[in-house]
Amino acid sequence: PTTTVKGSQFLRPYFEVSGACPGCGETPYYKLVSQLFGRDMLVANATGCSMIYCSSTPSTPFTNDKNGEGVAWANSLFEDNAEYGFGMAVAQNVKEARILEIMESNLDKVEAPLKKAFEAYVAANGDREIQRTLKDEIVKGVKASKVKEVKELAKFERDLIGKSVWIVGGDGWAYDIGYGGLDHVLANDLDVNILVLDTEVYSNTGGQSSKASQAASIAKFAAGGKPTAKKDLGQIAMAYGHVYVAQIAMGADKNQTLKAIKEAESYKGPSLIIAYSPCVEHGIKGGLSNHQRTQAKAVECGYLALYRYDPRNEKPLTIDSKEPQWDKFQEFLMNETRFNQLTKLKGDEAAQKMFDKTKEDAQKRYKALVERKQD
Ligand SMILES: Cc1ncc(C[n+]2csc(CCOP(=O)(O)OP(=O)(O)O)c2C)c(N)n1
Repeated sequence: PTTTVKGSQFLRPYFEVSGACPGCGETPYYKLVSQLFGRDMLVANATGCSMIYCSSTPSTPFTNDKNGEGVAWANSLFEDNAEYGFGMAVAQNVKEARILEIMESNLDKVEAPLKKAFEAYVAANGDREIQRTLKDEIVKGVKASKVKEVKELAKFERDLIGKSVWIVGGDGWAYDIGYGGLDHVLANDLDVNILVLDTEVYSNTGGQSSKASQAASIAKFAAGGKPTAKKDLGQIAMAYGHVYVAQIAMGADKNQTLKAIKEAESYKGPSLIIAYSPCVEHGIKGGLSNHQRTQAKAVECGYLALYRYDPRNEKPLTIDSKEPQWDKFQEFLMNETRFNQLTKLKGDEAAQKMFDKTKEDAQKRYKALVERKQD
């Protein structure tokens, strides 16, 4: 069954070979989302690595299937990507409303088979799989119909199957530069899916520190190790109450990743997925071929927790990762040059103080999560 992790990998990826760094932590998430929703995806992609590996003209990792269906993708700017995707969703809603209006107001005028198809379409209530089975019949019926009021539907041929709107970008976009727009989209109730590929630095411009960077990590603009904690974007989004929020790390729990992506997409409101994505800038020992294993270690030691917050549930928050093994925290940090070089820079004692802070920050985040679960 394609609902399982193994089965999902028999689905066609609409995102194939990208030009990203070998072992990039971002691309496996993109590929997976494309396997689940690719032919219906409408993507607003922020500037950053994902934009570059998605659109290094004339090559593209995206592909169409034999019906010519595939991902519809565009990039506007670094600073307005959430708003850009929001606009796509607004436009889609307007078209959908017009389609339904035409169908409903002409039910009693059109030929009997077309009436049946219209009724089934309206009753589908946006279910894309049902819409897909009705599309050809409606297109043919509208062409053949004697009722001129339904002819307008012909121009919506490509909108008869609803779209899955995705707003994608890195942490520099989501936590920093595009944050105002992201917050605006979260504060509203449009059905959009936001995927944050969190590398904890601005990867594409060479590893500048962002608000997603952890304390003690060395990055550009934080050459002596970042002094402050990672911003907890998930908690900010959960505070709204109506936003679906998940934190995922594929290498730590593939089932949870799959579940979260599907739940986020099925939620009829704003969804935010924060996807932990190891990057070449982290300087992982042994290189990025270890990126999936590194994600598992990050979750095991409490560097990040896996969770899903689904407003549809009576108890919205589920913490999916096990109680952290905090004694493994330092070992995790020492496996990456962004942390372990601090000892050389600052000396053992000063570096240790900063590493302790990184751990305390993670413990605070975990405690806040447990408290929210108990609320
Ligand atoms: C307003 C603006 N400022 C700066 C840039 C330069 N810029 C392009 S990509 C990028 C970094 C993107 O980082 P992030 O959002 O974390 O995505 P990643 O590359 O890590 O996937 C920057 C600073 C820009 N394009 N626009």
